[in-house]
This record gives sequence, C-alpha cells and structure tokens, in this order.
Amino acid sequence: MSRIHCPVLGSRIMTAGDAALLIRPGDNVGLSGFTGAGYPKLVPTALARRMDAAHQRGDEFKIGLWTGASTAPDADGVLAEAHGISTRLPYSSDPTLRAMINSGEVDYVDEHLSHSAQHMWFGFYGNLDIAVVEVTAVLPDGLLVPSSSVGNNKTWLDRADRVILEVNHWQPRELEGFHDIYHGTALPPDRRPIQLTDPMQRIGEPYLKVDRDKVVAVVETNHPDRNAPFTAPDVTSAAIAGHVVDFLRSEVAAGRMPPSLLPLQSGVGNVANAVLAGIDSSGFTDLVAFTEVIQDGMLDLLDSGTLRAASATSFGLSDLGVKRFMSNIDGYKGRILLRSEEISNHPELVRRLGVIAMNGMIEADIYGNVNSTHIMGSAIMNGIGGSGDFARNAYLNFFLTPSTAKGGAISTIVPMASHVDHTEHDVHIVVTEHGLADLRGLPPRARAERIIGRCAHPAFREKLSDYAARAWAEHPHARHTPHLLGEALSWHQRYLDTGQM
Ligand code: 0RQ
Repeated sequence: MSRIHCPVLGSRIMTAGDAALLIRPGDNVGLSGFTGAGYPKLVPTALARRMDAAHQRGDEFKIGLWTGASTAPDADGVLAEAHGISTRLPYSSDPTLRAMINSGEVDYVDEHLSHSAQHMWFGFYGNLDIAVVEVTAVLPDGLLVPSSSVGNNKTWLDRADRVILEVNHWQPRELEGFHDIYHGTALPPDRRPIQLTDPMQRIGEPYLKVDRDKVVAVVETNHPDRNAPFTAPDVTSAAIAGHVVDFLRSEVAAGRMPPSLLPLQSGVGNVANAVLAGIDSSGFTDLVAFTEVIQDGMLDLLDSGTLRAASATSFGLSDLGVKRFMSNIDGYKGRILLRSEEISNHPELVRRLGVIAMNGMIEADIYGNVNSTHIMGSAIMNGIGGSGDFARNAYLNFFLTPSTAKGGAISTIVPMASHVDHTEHDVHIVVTEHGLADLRGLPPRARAERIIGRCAHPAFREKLSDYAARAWAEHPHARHTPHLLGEALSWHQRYLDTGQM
C-alpha cells in the first residue's frame, strides 16, 4: 500500500540510482540517521557506486557528509569504502571511516550534538546543498511522518537547497504519533526559553515539514535499520552497574534525590546497557528517561514498569529489540517520544530537569579529567557525541569504564589524561568494576586519593599512588594539581607496547 499520499511529492518518485544522480561532487550532504536508526537505506549505496565509477575514470567524487550522529554500514560504511567523504560531522562510529580520519584522508569535525543544528543555523558549516532524509510516510498535505530517529532532520530539511526523501515501508506505519518536533527555535538575540518542564511534555508537532518545491526525488525502500547486537552484561559491567545502583540508593537515602530519582540519560554501548539492566532489578519504580537513544535496556525498563516513559531522539535497538518494539508498538505509544537532537540534548533542558547522566569513557586521570574520544591523545575513537551536552549540565554525572583495556595491558585510570573532553570541573562520579569515586566537593589531592583507591585496578594502584606522592613532593610551589609531565604521558606508551595501534 502506498505511503506517499501527497500528489505533488508522489510525482517525484524515482529509483535510488536516479536520485543519486542529483548529488554532485563537492556537495555538502545532510543524511538523516542517529545510531543505526532512521538513516537512508538506498541512496548512499547508489551514490557510493557512482563514486566508485568516477574514481575508476580518474575523476574525483567526494562529498561533505553531515548527519545526526553515527549511521550504519550501508550509509557511512559504503561511502567511506568508496573514498567518497571529504569532511564528516558531527559524530561517527564507523570503523572504516575511523581509520580514514586517523590516516588524515577525511577531515572530521567532532562536535557536541546539541551544537550541530545551531552551528548550521549560525552559518558556521557553510551551505547544505542537499539532504537525504528517511521518513515513514508522506501525508496528503505533504507533512512527513518521521522514522526511527529524528536527529538533525528538521534542520537539514529547513536548510538544504534540495531534498531527497526515502520513504521506508519497513518502518512501522504506527510510528505516527511517537514524535514531537519543535519548530520554535529562534536565533540570538531573539531566542526565548524553551517551555519544557517535564521530560514527556509535548512542545511541538508529530510531523516534519518540507518545502515541496525543494523535493527533487522520492525513493521508496523496504529495508531494516541496522544496530549492533548487545552482549549480555558480563562480570565487569555488572559490577559497574552494581556500584551505580548502590550509589543512587544512598543518594535517595541522603535526601538528595526523590525515590523515583531524576530523569535518566544513558550513553550507548554494552556498559551503559548493563547499567540499565542493573537499575531494572534494583527496586526503583516510576522512573523517567530524558536521553538520546532508546536501546534494548530501556525497553526492558519500560516493559517491567521500572521506567514510566522515555524521551529521546533515536532508537538504538538490536534486531531482537526491534521485534519486541514492533510486536507491542501500541503499548509504547505515549510512553516514548522522539525529538530533534537539539531538544533531546539541550543544555537548558538538561539543567532544568536535573538529569542523571551516565556515559562511557576511555580514561580518567587522577584529578578527574575524562577522555571520551582520543586514544593516546591522538587517534579518534568515535567522538564526544552527547556526553558533554548531558554531563556538563547534569544534576549528577557518572563516567563509567572497566579499569583496564586491551586485555589488562593498560590502565584506564592514568596520571594525566592524554586528551580532555570533560574537565575536572565537570566530572562528578567515576566508576569502574572495582568501585565508585564520588568527587563532588573534593579538592584535587583528595580526588586523586579517591580515584586511585576506589577505581584503579589493583595491579596499577601502587604505581599511581607512587606517581602522585612524587608529583606532590617534587612541586612544593605548584601543588594544586602537580604532575611529572614526561612520566605522566609515558603511561600511554603501554598501548603502543601492546602492538595493537
Ligand atoms: O576497543 O573493542 O577494539 O578493544 O575502546 O571500549 O570498553 O568496549 O566501551 O563501548 O562503552 O566505549 C568511550 C569509546 C567507550 C564510548 C567509549 C577501547 C576498547 C575498545 C571501546 P576494542 P569499551 P564502550 C551518548 C554518549 C563518547 C560518546 C558518548 C564513546 C573500545 O562510550 O564513544 O559518550 N563515548 N556518547 O579496548 C585504549 C584506553 C581504552 C581503549 C577503551 N584507555 N586505551 N583503548 N578502549 N579504553 C551516545 C551518543 O552520543 C551517540
């Protein structure tokens, strides 16, 4: 059955191959997509084929690629393999693209996700030539039913010179009503407060809008989202989750949080998923999430009733999670809202609602500076994503990691972080499987003692304490956050010694 009920847009239906012909070398292209959800499924592959053909002829064919966040192998992946990306923003986790960024072939602008839409509006990125946006359906009046992520779609549709729509029949038609698209953002000096005071409050409309004159192609698809499966919580991630849950209980007991906590944000990945599983068996009830991504662990919480409702910008569900969602989609309606990422991650809203932010990290140093993005201070892993949007403005933030990486060869607690995304001024709680360091209100020396004593792996604890003691002893006139600079950064040499970089 057709999902394109608008005659004007229905007259622009064509194949993905023909639509890809409308994208020119050098264009800045805004794709929909946030995690492996809601990205266009066919046009990127058709475009990658054109790029391959052009390169075989000896012609250059690269684009600037802008998205909501990461996408999937059939978007980021195929375009990277075709050597078709010159610049990429604001976030990616694709392994092929990561290698190209780190080799210098692709320029990567790693941005706070809440900034990406407004930086587009401010004119910081230049012109957006064309947007390729997946939707679930086109209504008779041309309104668009969004698909399984919203990300930056509103901004791309508003700002792009030309638009290609992919209408995906695989997305459940019942997604209509799951979205709240806020159209009220103005630019300074005309900005007004965003009147959202409850995580599940609707402040916009269920639909995306597009100027029909800009739509140059409509492509019909029937292809699934692609998200990686989660591994079941292991001993390490379960221990991390246990520390977080115990701490939340103690905060409630101390009267610093209500019994139903405050709105939860959870990052992506297996550790974050394990923490959600820990919360599910913790006895907390009537919780609410104000987050970016609804992953399998959040569905568990919604199903068990631990979580009353969740606001996000995207689904990040495994195949099994998708099946569960689809089999009970009407039961989730009204309990899940998807918003633009400029709203899901908005600092004003995160601060007002008092969000509890829980995100992964690569390493933390003894003073509480956190590196989320760069291995050895140099090689990008994924990007800062939404971690800064939430952590900096949260009521309470947690940074989570196993205490070692690469089979125990390197410590994730180091003397001096080799790259800093979240400064000591922003970081509240550091957690590993060995324990939890509550850094609130502590000066640097106490922070160091607590992080080393509670979070470091026992195999590295003595060395870290010895480092701290010598740094304090050797800098009598600079004892606030003393360091032995040459020695501190030599800790990262261990990674090279593993031969994995
Ligand atoms: O690499 O699989 O090749 O061994 O980094 O590490 O432990 O599996 O943890 O999947 O939770 O990712 C910070 C990357 C953690 C993620 C990061 C290596 C490790 C492994 C992954 P291998 P784990 P996770 C909302 C929030 C930034 C964005 C963000 C991230 C790989 O959480 O990208 O928070 N965060 N967004 O071996 C060398 C170290 C290492 C290390 C880990 N110290 N040195 N390698 N690794 N620590 C979501 C969005 O914004 C969309």
